[in-house]
Amino acid sequence: MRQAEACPTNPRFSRTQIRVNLCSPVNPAAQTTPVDVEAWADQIRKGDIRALSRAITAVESHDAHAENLLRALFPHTGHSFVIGITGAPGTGKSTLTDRLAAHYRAQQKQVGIIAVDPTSPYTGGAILGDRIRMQGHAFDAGIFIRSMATRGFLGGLARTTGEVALVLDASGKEFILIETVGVGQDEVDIVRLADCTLVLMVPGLGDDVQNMKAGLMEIADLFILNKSDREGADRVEAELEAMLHLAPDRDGWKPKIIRTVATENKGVNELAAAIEQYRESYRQSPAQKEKKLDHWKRRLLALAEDMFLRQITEGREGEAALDALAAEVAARKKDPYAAARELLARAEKSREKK
Ligand SMILES: Nc1nc2c(ncn2[C@@H]2O[C@H](COP(=O)(O)OP(=O)(O)OP(=O)(O)O)[C@@H](O)[C@H]2O)c(=O)[nH]1
Ligand SMILES: [Mg+2]
Repeated sequence: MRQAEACPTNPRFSRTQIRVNLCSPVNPAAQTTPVDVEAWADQIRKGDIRALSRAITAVESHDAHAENLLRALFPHTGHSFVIGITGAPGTGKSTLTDRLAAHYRAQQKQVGIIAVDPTSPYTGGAILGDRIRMQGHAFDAGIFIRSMATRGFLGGLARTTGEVALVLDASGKEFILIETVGVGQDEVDIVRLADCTLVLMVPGLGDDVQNMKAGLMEIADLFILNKSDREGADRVEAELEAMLHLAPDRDGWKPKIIRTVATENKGVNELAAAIEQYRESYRQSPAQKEKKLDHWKRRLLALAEDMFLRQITEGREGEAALDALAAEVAARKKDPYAAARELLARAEKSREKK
Protein backbone atom coordinates (compact mmCIF):
# COMPACT_ATOMS: atom_id res chain seq x y z
CA MET A 1 0.00 0.00 0.00
CA ARG A 2 1.14 3.49 -0.70
CA GLN A 3 2.22 5.61 2.15
CA ALA A 4 -0.31 8.13 3.27
CA GLU A 5 0.53 11.53 1.90
CA ALA A 6 -0.88 14.73 3.21
CA CYS A 7 -3.12 16.64 0.91
CA PRO A 8 -1.24 19.87 0.14
CA THR A 9 -3.98 22.27 1.12
CA ASN A 10 -5.69 20.23 3.76
CA PRO A 11 -3.36 18.05 5.80
CA ARG A 12 -6.32 16.53 7.59
CA PHE A 13 -6.85 14.27 4.61
CA SER A 14 -4.46 11.86 3.09
CA ARG A 15 -4.42 10.56 -0.41
CA THR A 16 -4.39 6.96 0.65
CA GLN A 17 -7.40 7.34 2.86
CA ILE A 18 -9.52 8.84 0.17
CA ARG A 19 -8.45 9.02 -3.42
CA VAL A 20 -10.74 11.83 -4.31
CA ASN A 21 -9.62 15.25 -3.39
CA LEU A 22 -11.37 16.42 -0.34
CA CYS A 23 -9.21 19.41 0.18
CA SER A 24 -10.37 22.94 -0.13
CA PRO A 25 -10.28 23.52 -3.87
CA VAL A 26 -8.24 26.65 -3.98
CA ASN A 27 -5.45 28.33 -2.20
CA PRO A 28 -7.38 30.86 -0.07
CA ALA A 29 -4.47 33.29 0.22
CA ALA A 30 -4.38 33.69 -3.52
CA GLN A 31 -8.08 34.47 -3.69
CA THR A 32 -7.60 37.80 -2.00
CA THR A 33 -4.96 39.09 -4.42
CA PRO A 34 -6.39 40.66 -7.54
CA VAL A 35 -4.68 39.38 -10.67
CA ASP A 36 -5.01 40.49 -14.25
CA VAL A 37 -5.33 37.08 -15.80
CA GLU A 38 -5.45 38.41 -19.37
CA ALA A 39 -2.18 40.30 -18.94
CA TRP A 40 -0.61 37.26 -17.33
CA ALA A 41 -1.75 35.06 -20.24
CA ASP A 42 -0.30 37.60 -22.68
CA GLN A 43 3.07 37.50 -20.94
CA ILE A 44 3.07 33.71 -21.11
CA ARG A 45 2.28 33.80 -24.80
CA LYS A 46 5.16 36.17 -25.35
CA GLY A 47 7.45 33.62 -23.72
CA ASP A 48 8.07 35.47 -20.44
CA ILE A 49 9.80 32.81 -18.36
CA ARG A 50 8.76 34.20 -14.99
CA ALA A 51 5.13 34.45 -16.01
CA LEU A 52 5.37 30.88 -17.27
CA SER A 53 6.92 29.61 -14.04
CA ARG A 54 4.30 31.39 -11.99
CA ALA A 55 1.56 29.87 -14.12
CA ILE A 56 2.86 26.37 -13.66
CA THR A 57 3.13 26.87 -9.93
CA ALA A 58 -0.43 28.20 -9.92
CA VAL A 59 -1.65 25.15 -11.82
CA GLU A 60 0.22 22.75 -9.57
CA SER A 61 -1.11 24.30 -6.40
CA HIS A 62 -4.61 24.86 -7.71
CA ASP A 63 -4.31 28.53 -7.15
CA ALA A 64 -7.63 30.38 -7.28
CA HIS A 65 -6.61 31.93 -10.61
CA ALA A 66 -5.45 28.74 -12.29
CA GLU A 67 -8.77 27.92 -13.88
CA ASN A 68 -9.26 31.41 -15.32
CA LEU A 69 -5.71 31.50 -16.55
CA LEU A 70 -6.06 28.12 -18.26
CA ARG A 71 -9.29 29.32 -19.84
CA ALA A 72 -7.57 32.43 -21.16
CA LEU A 73 -4.71 30.34 -22.52
CA PHE A 74 -6.74 27.53 -24.01
CA PRO A 75 -7.63 29.23 -27.32
CA HIS A 76 -3.89 29.59 -27.92
CA THR A 77 -3.08 25.93 -27.42
CA GLY A 78 -3.15 22.91 -29.70
CA HIS A 79 0.08 23.69 -31.54
CA SER A 80 2.58 21.62 -29.57
CA PHE A 81 3.58 18.10 -30.36
CA VAL A 82 3.67 16.17 -27.10
CA ILE A 83 6.11 13.30 -26.76
CA GLY A 84 5.77 10.93 -23.82
CA ILE A 85 8.95 9.16 -22.74
CA THR A 86 8.48 6.25 -20.42
CA GLY A 87 10.16 3.06 -19.31
CA ALA A 88 11.47 1.31 -16.23
CA PRO A 89 13.63 3.23 -13.74
CA GLY A 90 17.16 3.86 -14.93
CA THR A 91 16.57 3.00 -18.58
CA GLY A 92 17.95 6.39 -19.64
CA LYS A 93 14.78 8.44 -20.02
CA SER A 94 16.27 11.67 -18.69
CA THR A 95 19.44 11.29 -20.74
CA LEU A 96 17.48 10.62 -23.90
CA THR A 97 14.97 13.39 -23.21
CA ASP A 98 17.87 15.74 -22.79
CA ARG A 99 19.47 14.66 -26.08
CA LEU A 100 16.22 14.89 -27.97
CA ALA A 101 15.65 18.36 -26.55
CA ALA A 102 19.14 19.38 -27.67
CA HIS A 103 18.38 18.01 -31.13
CA TYR A 104 15.25 20.16 -31.39
CA ARG A 105 17.04 23.19 -30.00
CA ALA A 106 19.68 22.82 -32.69
CA GLN A 107 16.79 23.28 -35.13
CA GLN A 108 15.70 26.42 -33.30
CA LYS A 109 12.56 24.71 -32.01
CA GLN A 110 11.24 25.75 -28.64
CA VAL A 111 11.10 22.86 -26.19
CA GLY A 112 9.32 22.22 -22.89
CA ILE A 113 10.24 19.32 -20.65
CA ILE A 114 8.04 17.99 -17.87
CA ALA A 115 9.78 15.43 -15.71
CA VAL A 116 7.15 13.68 -13.66
CA ASP A 117 9.61 12.23 -11.28
CA PRO A 118 11.36 13.83 -8.35
CA THR A 119 14.43 11.69 -8.84
CA SER A 120 14.99 12.89 -12.38
CA PRO A 121 18.09 14.99 -12.68
CA TYR A 122 16.25 18.14 -13.67
CA THR A 123 15.41 20.85 -11.27
CA GLY A 124 14.25 24.42 -11.56
CA GLY A 125 15.33 24.74 -15.14
CA ALA A 126 18.74 23.21 -14.62
CA ILE A 127 19.88 19.64 -14.77
CA LEU A 128 21.78 18.52 -11.72
CA GLY A 129 22.92 15.06 -12.65
CA ASP A 130 25.34 15.96 -15.34
CA ARG A 131 27.28 19.18 -15.23
CA ILE A 132 28.00 19.27 -18.91
CA ARG A 133 24.35 18.88 -19.77
CA MET A 134 23.49 21.49 -17.21
CA GLN A 135 25.73 24.00 -18.88
CA GLY A 136 24.14 23.04 -22.15
CA HIS A 137 20.63 24.15 -21.26
CA ALA A 138 20.83 26.35 -18.21
CA PHE A 139 21.02 29.63 -20.09
CA ASP A 140 18.93 28.67 -23.07
CA ALA A 141 15.63 30.54 -23.00
CA GLY A 142 14.28 28.26 -25.72
CA ILE A 143 13.97 25.36 -23.36
CA PHE A 144 11.85 25.21 -20.26
CA ILE A 145 12.27 22.33 -17.84
CA ARG A 146 9.91 21.59 -15.01
CA SER A 147 10.20 18.79 -12.53
CA MET A 148 7.05 17.70 -10.74
CA ALA A 149 6.63 15.57 -7.65
CA THR A 150 4.87 12.34 -8.40
CA ARG A 151 2.09 12.54 -5.84
CA GLY A 152 -0.11 14.89 -3.98
CA PHE A 153 -1.65 16.97 -6.73
CA LEU A 154 -5.22 18.06 -6.50
CA GLY A 155 -7.24 16.40 -9.18
CA GLY A 156 -4.50 13.90 -9.83
CA LEU A 157 -1.13 13.83 -11.42
CA ALA A 158 -2.28 13.23 -14.97
CA ARG A 159 -4.59 16.22 -14.84
CA THR A 160 -1.89 18.51 -13.47
CA THR A 161 0.59 17.29 -16.06
CA GLY A 162 -1.98 17.90 -18.78
CA GLU A 163 -2.56 21.42 -17.51
CA VAL A 164 1.14 22.19 -17.28
CA ALA A 165 1.46 20.96 -20.87
CA LEU A 166 -1.33 23.36 -21.90
CA VAL A 167 0.55 26.27 -20.35
CA LEU A 168 3.75 25.27 -22.18
CA ASP A 169 1.76 24.86 -25.38
CA ALA A 170 0.34 28.38 -25.06
CA SER A 171 3.85 29.71 -24.46
CA GLY A 172 4.86 28.54 -27.91
CA LYS A 173 6.77 25.36 -27.20
CA GLU A 174 6.74 23.36 -30.38
CA PHE A 175 7.76 20.14 -28.66
CA ILE A 176 6.78 19.11 -25.17
CA LEU A 177 8.62 16.14 -23.76
CA ILE A 178 7.09 14.40 -20.77
CA GLU A 179 9.28 11.98 -18.90
CA THR A 180 7.61 9.52 -16.58
CA VAL A 181 8.52 6.19 -15.04
CA GLY A 182 6.22 3.64 -16.58
CA VAL A 183 4.97 1.79 -13.58
CA GLY A 184 1.53 2.72 -12.36
CA GLN A 185 -1.83 3.74 -13.73
CA ASP A 186 -1.05 7.40 -13.07
CA GLU A 187 1.93 7.14 -15.35
CA VAL A 188 0.00 5.37 -18.08
CA ASP A 189 -2.59 8.15 -17.87
CA ILE A 190 0.16 10.73 -18.26
CA VAL A 191 1.57 9.00 -21.27
CA ARG A 192 -1.90 9.02 -22.78
CA LEU A 193 -1.61 12.80 -22.91
CA ALA A 194 1.10 12.42 -25.50
CA ASP A 195 0.74 12.56 -29.26
CA CYS A 196 3.60 10.12 -29.58
CA THR A 197 4.83 7.72 -26.94
CA LEU A 198 8.33 6.36 -26.65
CA VAL A 199 8.83 3.29 -24.48
CA LEU A 200 12.41 2.71 -23.41
CA MET A 201 13.85 -0.74 -23.07
CA VAL A 202 17.41 -1.70 -22.21
CA PRO A 203 19.34 -4.93 -22.53
CA GLY A 204 20.03 -6.92 -19.42
CA LEU A 205 16.84 -6.44 -17.46
CA GLY A 206 15.99 -10.14 -17.54
CA ASP A 207 12.86 -11.10 -19.39
CA ASP A 208 12.40 -7.54 -20.55
CA VAL A 209 9.80 -7.92 -23.20
CA GLN A 210 7.79 -10.50 -21.30
CA ASN A 211 7.86 -8.47 -18.15
CA MET A 212 6.75 -5.32 -19.80
CA LYS A 213 3.42 -4.12 -18.63
CA ALA A 214 0.78 -4.93 -21.20
CA GLY A 215 -0.56 -1.40 -20.86
CA LEU A 216 2.76 0.14 -21.86
CA MET A 217 3.07 -2.22 -24.76
CA GLU A 218 -0.21 -0.98 -26.14
CA ILE A 219 0.64 2.69 -25.93
CA ALA A 220 4.13 2.53 -27.45
CA ASP A 221 4.40 4.24 -30.81
CA LEU A 222 8.14 3.78 -30.85
CA PHE A 223 10.24 1.36 -28.88
CA ILE A 224 13.64 2.71 -27.94
CA LEU A 225 16.30 0.17 -27.31
CA ASN A 226 18.58 2.38 -25.26
CA LYS A 227 21.95 1.38 -23.89
CA SER A 228 22.33 -0.62 -27.04
CA ASP A 229 26.07 -0.45 -26.44
CA ARG A 230 25.46 -3.12 -23.87
CA GLU A 231 25.48 -6.85 -24.32
CA GLY A 232 22.14 -8.45 -25.09
CA ALA A 233 20.79 -5.64 -27.30
CA ASP A 234 20.35 -8.00 -30.25
CA ARG A 235 18.34 -10.44 -28.19
CA VAL A 236 15.96 -7.77 -26.87
CA GLU A 237 15.52 -6.39 -30.36
CA ALA A 238 14.72 -9.85 -31.74
CA GLU A 239 12.16 -10.41 -28.99
CA LEU A 240 10.56 -7.06 -29.63
CA GLU A 241 10.48 -7.68 -33.36
CA ALA A 242 8.81 -11.03 -32.81
CA MET A 243 6.21 -9.43 -30.61
CA LEU A 244 5.57 -6.56 -32.99
CA HIS A 245 5.25 -8.99 -35.84
CA LEU A 246 2.28 -10.56 -34.08
CA ALA A 247 0.69 -7.29 -33.05
CA PRO A 248 -1.84 -5.79 -35.43
CA ASP A 249 -1.19 -2.41 -37.05
CA ARG A 250 -2.55 0.49 -35.11
CA ASP A 251 -4.34 2.84 -37.48
CA GLY A 252 -1.84 2.13 -40.19
CA TRP A 253 1.17 2.57 -37.95
CA LYS A 254 3.42 -0.26 -36.91
CA PRO A 255 5.55 0.66 -33.90
CA LYS A 256 9.23 0.81 -34.80
CA ILE A 257 12.30 -0.08 -32.82
CA ILE A 258 15.07 2.49 -32.61
CA ARG A 259 18.45 1.70 -31.13
CA THR A 260 20.08 4.45 -29.12
CA VAL A 261 23.03 5.09 -26.87
CA ALA A 262 21.73 8.21 -25.20
CA THR A 263 24.94 8.93 -23.32
CA GLU A 264 26.84 9.09 -26.62
CA ASN A 265 24.08 10.84 -28.53
CA LYS A 266 23.86 7.84 -30.86
CA GLY A 267 20.58 7.14 -32.61
CA VAL A 268 19.06 10.48 -31.64
CA ASN A 269 18.81 11.75 -35.23
CA GLU A 270 17.20 8.46 -36.23
CA LEU A 271 14.81 8.77 -33.34
CA ALA A 272 13.83 12.31 -34.31
CA ALA A 273 13.32 11.12 -37.89
CA ALA A 274 11.09 8.26 -36.71
CA ILE A 275 9.08 10.69 -34.58
CA GLU A 276 8.64 12.90 -37.63
CA GLN A 277 7.56 9.92 -39.70
CA TYR A 278 5.03 8.98 -37.07
CA ARG A 279 3.80 12.53 -36.95
CA GLU A 280 3.32 12.60 -40.72
CA SER A 281 1.54 9.27 -40.84
CA TYR A 282 -0.64 10.35 -37.98
CA ARG A 283 -1.41 13.72 -39.53
CA GLN A 284 -2.81 12.04 -42.60
CA SER A 285 -4.86 9.42 -40.81
CA PRO A 286 -8.45 9.79 -39.62
CA ALA A 287 -7.26 8.12 -36.43
CA GLN A 288 -5.81 11.42 -35.27
CA LYS A 289 -9.23 12.97 -34.90
CA GLU A 290 -10.45 9.95 -33.04
CA LYS A 291 -7.43 9.91 -30.75
CA LYS A 292 -7.93 13.58 -29.91
CA LEU A 293 -11.62 13.05 -29.24
CA ASP A 294 -10.86 10.13 -27.03
CA HIS A 295 -8.22 12.15 -25.26
CA TRP A 296 -10.60 15.02 -24.51
CA LYS A 297 -13.43 12.72 -23.52
CA ARG A 298 -11.21 11.20 -20.87
CA ARG A 299 -9.96 14.58 -19.71
CA LEU A 300 -13.42 16.10 -19.58
CA LEU A 301 -14.78 13.22 -17.56
CA ALA A 302 -11.90 13.50 -15.11
CA LEU A 303 -12.39 17.25 -14.83
CA ALA A 304 -16.14 16.99 -14.38
CA GLU A 305 -15.66 14.28 -11.80
CA ASP A 306 -13.25 16.48 -9.94
CA MET A 307 -15.56 19.50 -10.05
CA PHE A 308 -18.46 17.35 -8.97
CA LEU A 309 -16.61 15.85 -6.03
CA ARG A 310 -15.68 19.34 -4.95
CA GLN A 311 -19.28 20.44 -5.03
CA ILE A 312 -20.17 17.54 -2.77
CA THR A 313 -17.47 18.19 -0.26
CA GLU A 314 -17.06 21.94 -0.56
CA GLY A 315 -16.16 23.81 2.60
CA ARG A 316 -16.25 22.67 6.17
CA GLU A 317 -19.91 21.93 5.88
CA GLY A 318 -19.32 19.53 3.02
CA GLU A 319 -16.57 17.72 4.83
CA ALA A 320 -18.72 17.47 7.95
CA ALA A 321 -21.64 16.10 5.95
CA LEU A 322 -19.44 13.44 4.41
CA ASP A 323 -18.01 12.52 7.83
CA ALA A 324 -21.50 12.25 9.29
CA LEU A 325 -22.83 10.12 6.45
CA ALA A 326 -19.81 7.83 6.54
CA ALA A 327 -20.32 7.37 10.28
CA GLU A 328 -23.97 6.51 9.77
CA VAL A 329 -23.15 3.95 7.10
CA ALA A 330 -20.34 2.44 9.16
CA ALA A 331 -22.76 2.07 12.07
CA ARG A 332 -25.29 0.46 9.70
CA LYS A 333 -27.77 3.22 10.43
CA LYS A 334 -28.01 4.10 6.79
CA ASP A 335 -27.28 2.15 3.64
CA PRO A 336 -24.51 3.46 1.36
CA TYR A 337 -26.85 4.02 -1.57
CA ALA A 338 -29.14 6.30 0.38
CA ALA A 339 -26.09 8.10 1.75
CA ALA A 340 -24.58 8.55 -1.72
CA ARG A 341 -27.88 9.95 -2.96
CA GLU A 342 -27.83 12.47 -0.12
CA LEU A 343 -24.39 13.54 -1.30
CA LEU A 344 -25.71 13.94 -4.82
CA ALA A 345 -28.55 16.08 -3.47
CA ARG A 346 -25.94 18.26 -1.72
CA ALA A 347 -24.12 18.78 -4.98
CA GLU A 348 -27.39 19.75 -6.65
CA LYS A 349 -28.11 22.30 -3.94
CA SER A 350 -24.62 23.75 -4.16
CA ARG A 351 -25.12 24.16 -7.93
CA GLU A 352 -28.47 25.89 -7.44
CA LYS A 353 -26.90 28.35 -5.02
CA LYS A 354 -24.39 29.47 -7.67
N1 LIG B 1 25.84 2.59 -21.11
C1 LIG B 1 24.85 3.44 -21.23
N2 LIG B 1 24.42 4.13 -20.14
C2 LIG B 1 23.38 4.98 -20.30
C3 LIG B 1 22.75 5.20 -21.53
N3 LIG B 1 21.73 6.09 -21.36
C4 LIG B 1 21.75 6.42 -20.07
N4 LIG B 1 22.74 5.77 -19.41
C5 LIG B 1 23.08 5.87 -17.99
O1 LIG B 1 22.06 5.25 -17.24
C6 LIG B 1 21.88 5.91 -15.99
C7 LIG B 1 20.41 6.30 -15.82
O2 LIG B 1 20.10 7.30 -16.79
P1 LIG B 1 18.87 8.28 -16.61
O3 LIG B 1 18.80 9.08 -17.86
O4 LIG B 1 18.94 9.01 -15.32
O5 LIG B 1 17.69 7.20 -16.55
P2 LIG B 1 16.14 7.45 -16.21
O6 LIG B 1 15.39 6.41 -16.95
O7 LIG B 1 15.79 8.85 -16.43
O8 LIG B 1 16.14 7.12 -14.67
P3 LIG B 1 14.96 7.42 -13.62
O9 LIG B 1 14.40 8.77 -13.95
O10 LIG B 1 15.63 7.35 -12.31
O11 LIG B 1 13.96 6.31 -13.84
C8 LIG B 1 22.81 7.11 -16.00
O12 LIG B 1 23.97 6.74 -15.31
C9 LIG B 1 23.11 7.30 -17.48
O13 LIG B 1 24.36 7.90 -17.71
C10 LIG B 1 23.24 4.46 -22.67
O14 LIG B 1 22.72 4.55 -23.78
N5 LIG B 1 24.27 3.61 -22.44
MG1 LIG C 1 14.87 10.28 -15.14
